[in-house]
Amino acid sequence: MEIHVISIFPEMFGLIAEQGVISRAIKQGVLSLTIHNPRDFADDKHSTVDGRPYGGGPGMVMMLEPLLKAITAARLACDGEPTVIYLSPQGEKFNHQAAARFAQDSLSQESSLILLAGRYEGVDERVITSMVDEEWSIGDYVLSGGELPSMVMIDAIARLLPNSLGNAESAKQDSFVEGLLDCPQYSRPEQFEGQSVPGVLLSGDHQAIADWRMMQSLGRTWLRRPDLLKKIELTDKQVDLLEKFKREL
Ligand code: 9WO
Repeated sequence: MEIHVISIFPEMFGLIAEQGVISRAIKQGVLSLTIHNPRDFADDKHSTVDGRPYGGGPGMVMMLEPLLKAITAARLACDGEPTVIYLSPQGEKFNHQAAARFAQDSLSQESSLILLAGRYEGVDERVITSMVDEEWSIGDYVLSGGELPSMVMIDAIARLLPNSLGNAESAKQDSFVEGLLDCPQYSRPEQFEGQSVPGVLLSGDHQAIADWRMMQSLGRTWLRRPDLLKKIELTDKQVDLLEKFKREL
């Protein structure tokens, strides 16, 4: 998968490109990450990329020309036809399912993404109408730029690409894969401040452990995110496990 980012703060991406799953995916060749700086495409001696908003008001807007040139450069660098994405609070809400779809699409076809990370008070609207295919939001808050949301998307997608995980199994067991929250996890020591590890996890009974974990996932989702439970169809077994959780509460 090929990801290009348009950002006037390219150094911000050094951190993720050199650590963890993203760095591993890049080294394994399943992911490439290229940053294009609109400042390199500005045509005045100050490399201006921002302009005062028409109509007045506080702050600045990212100028049309350097952005269009940077996006065009990214497009030309792409193998296939890229999808251009603008990160903004006005976009569609990004979630695990969306990440899985981007990862999946990149396997079935040579697909590339161009992520546009805005700054200031936003980008000239004509950049969005003429160059952007999709607008995505990672949540209902305003940040100082689209770089962190870009990295959130890249991280969520990269860990779903084949071979990019330290443990290939863990992506399948992720929270959200089945539309449920994660179950509680424990490691050493067995006792901590009077709290002990649930006995079933020490039993060696794999079926009992799987059932307990499923019951905890269902119970937590029911308690904390009932909206998620409404979106999925539970098996008869899952209905029984959730009933058991409620009885034991
Ligand atoms: C800043 C601002 C200041 C005064 C009045 C209005 C204002 N709007 C904004 C603003 O929305 N700035 C954005 C900052 C411009 C585009 C990039 N920025 C951004 C992206 N902030 N938050 C996101 C974002 C992206 C995806 N998901 C969640 C948040």
